[in-house]
Order: sequence, then structure tokens, then C-alpha cells
Amino acid sequence: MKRRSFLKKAGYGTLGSIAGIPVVFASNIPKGYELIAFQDPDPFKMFGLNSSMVVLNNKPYNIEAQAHLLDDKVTPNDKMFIRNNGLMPKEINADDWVLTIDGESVNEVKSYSLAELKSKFKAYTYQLTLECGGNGRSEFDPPAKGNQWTVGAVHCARWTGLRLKDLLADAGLKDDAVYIGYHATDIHLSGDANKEPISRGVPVHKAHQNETLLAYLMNDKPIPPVHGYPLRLIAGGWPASASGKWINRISVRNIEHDGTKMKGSSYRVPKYPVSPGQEVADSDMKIIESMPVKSLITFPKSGAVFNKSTILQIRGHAWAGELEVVKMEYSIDFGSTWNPCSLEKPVNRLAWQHFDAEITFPEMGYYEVWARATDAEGTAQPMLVPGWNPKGYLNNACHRIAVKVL
Ligand SMILES: Nc1nc2c(c(=O)[nH]1)N[C@H]1C(S)=C(S)[C@@H](COP(=O)(O)O)O[C@H]1N2
Ligand SMILES: [Mo]
Repeated sequence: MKRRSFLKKAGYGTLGSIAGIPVVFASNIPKGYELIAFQDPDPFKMFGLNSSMVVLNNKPYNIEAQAHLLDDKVTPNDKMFIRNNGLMPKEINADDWVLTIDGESVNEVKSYSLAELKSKFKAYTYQLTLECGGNGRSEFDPPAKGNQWTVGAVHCARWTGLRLKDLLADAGLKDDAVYIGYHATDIHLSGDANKEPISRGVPVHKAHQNETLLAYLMNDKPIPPVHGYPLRLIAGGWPASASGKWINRISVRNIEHDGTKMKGSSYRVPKYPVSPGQEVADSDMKIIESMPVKSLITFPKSGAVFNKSTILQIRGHAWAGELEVVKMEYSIDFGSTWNPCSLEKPVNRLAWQHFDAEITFPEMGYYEVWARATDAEGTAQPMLVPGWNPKGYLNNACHRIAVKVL
């Protein structure tokens, strides 16, 4: 947002100046025209972000972390990526927030106030990994349209709320229930109130997992507005698009939920490998469910320079959707040989796991440290960008950092 200082020079004709700076050519400003200075608040201030976060788009807001910012075991609020598909809800009033459960496959349409959700149902807390399905998109060739996420669209915060399964049990599901779809109060980019920016969800078996929450706290405090205050669905290990923010309605469906961004190439990938750039028929696409095995070196920052006598301690996190990560390795010779890292167990299911290793380098020079995780089914991260797909999802290639030993 380096444009800020420049923007301050613009102003309303009627005002004549902004913050004491005259608006040159103010008389030329058309009636009703909204100056950029008033349209473009500083997202770093607005969302309380660490100054090294990277803004990819500001309408809607899409902001990512960098690998070294994600060094904490529990991601703090100021380093959590932000992904909005539309505009944030205009007014959020938690006191009269109501969640409605409806749909073809609910026994009884029921509504709950936020206070009821908190008092009637037991609260659970889990640390849960949420990664945008498009994290890593920037590496696909030919490029895929969409936010060009590098590695920073992942976080693992602590979420507190009621279990979705307890709420569904209270409302009662019919035998034919297969999917739950969320609806939220954010605003379509067009401003059209009849359109939803996004309305996704999860199959009933995922909704019934212990860790699938309707959260009202994030990192032990009310969820910040941009992350879904006052109520958010959290489906850890699945593309984060399944975790609806600002939700006020859950529909229990007897079909795969058909809300906005459930069809076409949205959050869907080909059922079989396709060649880069290939057109894929709609019937050959499937919804992304559990995310693939992946890891991130969060220390040191890529570009670190140190003395040859230094024993380098690398560390980071690894995660694998619904699965546990069982092995973590690093390579300093471009993947010819791999050495073990020590790997912690997750604090709970669907939380990322921490790894570290001590590395000594044989001689002075340029190296790359590559990290590779393997999941409980024996699947390891690929070294190269995996299966091209139309929207550039699921790039779980090994993370690499450059280091210089002097
Ligand atoms: N209502 C609503 N929920 C949403 C979205 C959205 O635009 N609107 N974006 C989804 C997507 S694509 C992602 S990756 C995550 C991002 O969550 P975060 O902004 O808290 O990091 O929220 C998901 N839930
Ligand atoms: Mo996403």
C-alpha cells in the first residue's frame, strides 16, 4: 500500500483539500465520483497485519503471509492470510445474529441465536490447519487465473466453538442427508443482493467429525471481522473455502450442495491427469476434499547468510489434510539424498506438525534446502509442481529456501 502517500493528494472538489493538501483540478471531479483516497483504506491498519504480509488483491481482499512469517506453532492473527471472494458484510451485530438450519433434509427448520449456540452446546477447542485450495497457484505453467498465491495461504490457529454434529443432531437429519451447504452475509462484488459470493460446504461425513466446528473464538478471542465474526464454519484439512465465514444459514441437502462456487472449475480438479492447458469437460471434474501432504520451512528466511562453522537449525510445519504426516526429510543437494528431520505429533487431529533439523554444510557456497513430507499412506510431496489443472489448485511441491554459507 505504498500508494497511500500519493493518494492523499487526491480529494473531493467540494472539500478542496484532503488532510490539508489541496486537491488540484478538484473542479474537474465528476459528480458522484468516489475518490480512490476514500475507497482504499489501508488493509494493514484495518486488519492489524504484520507489515511483511503481501496484498495480492484489494477488491476483494486477498492477502498472504510469507514462509518465514509462519514460524509460530499457532498462527497469530496478524500473520493469517485473508481470502475474500466478495465484500465483507456491511454491518455485523453479534447480539441479534441468528443461525438458521434448513434444507430438504432437516427434520425441522430451526433458528438459534449466538447466545443459544454458546450456552446450549458444549464448546471445543482445536488447532486446525486451513489452506486455500489455490495456495501455490503462482507456479503453474501455463498460468492459472486467480490470486497468484505463493506459499503463504495457510494458517493453523486455535478455533473454539460448538461441534457442527451436535447442532445437526439437535435439528435432526433425515436419512437422505448427504451434504451441508453454508450461506453467509458477505456481499457479491456486483453488489447484487440476490447473488452470493460463495456458498460451499462439506459432505455429511465431514460435518460429523469431532473437529468440524461452528467457531466463535479464534486464538481464544472473538473471531476478527475479516476471518468470519461472529460465526464461522471450520472444516480443518479441507480447502479453506469449505470453512464459511460470517455464516447465518446452514442448509442440509439431499444432493451435493449446488451453491455458488461448487460447480465448474471452482474448487474442482480433473478426475484424471490432464496436459497443461487442456480443456476439461465439466463431468470430468471432482470437488477437492482432503488437501494433499505439504510442508513449509519457516526458519531461516530464504536468503539467509551464515558462517560455515554454524550448525543451521531449520524448522517448519507439515500437514496432510485428513492424514497425519509420518516422515519429514530435508535435502541440501537438490534432492539427490534426503536426511531425516525430527517431527512432532499434531496437538490434535487436523493440526499441522512441527519439524526441525540441524544441518552442517560441507563447504562454503550456495545451497538450497528442500523439505519433503510423507503422509500416513506413504505419499510424499513431489519435487516439481504436480498435476496442472484449470484453476491451479493443489500445488504441494516441496518448499525450498536458498542459503549462502561463507
Ligand atoms: N462467507 C465466506 N466464507 C469464506 C470465503 C468468502 O469469501 N466468504 N472465502 C473462503 C476461502 S476461498 C478461503 S481460502 C478462506 C479464507 O479464510 P481466511 O480469510 O480466514 O484466511 O475462507 C473461506 N470462507
Ligand atoms: Mo480459498
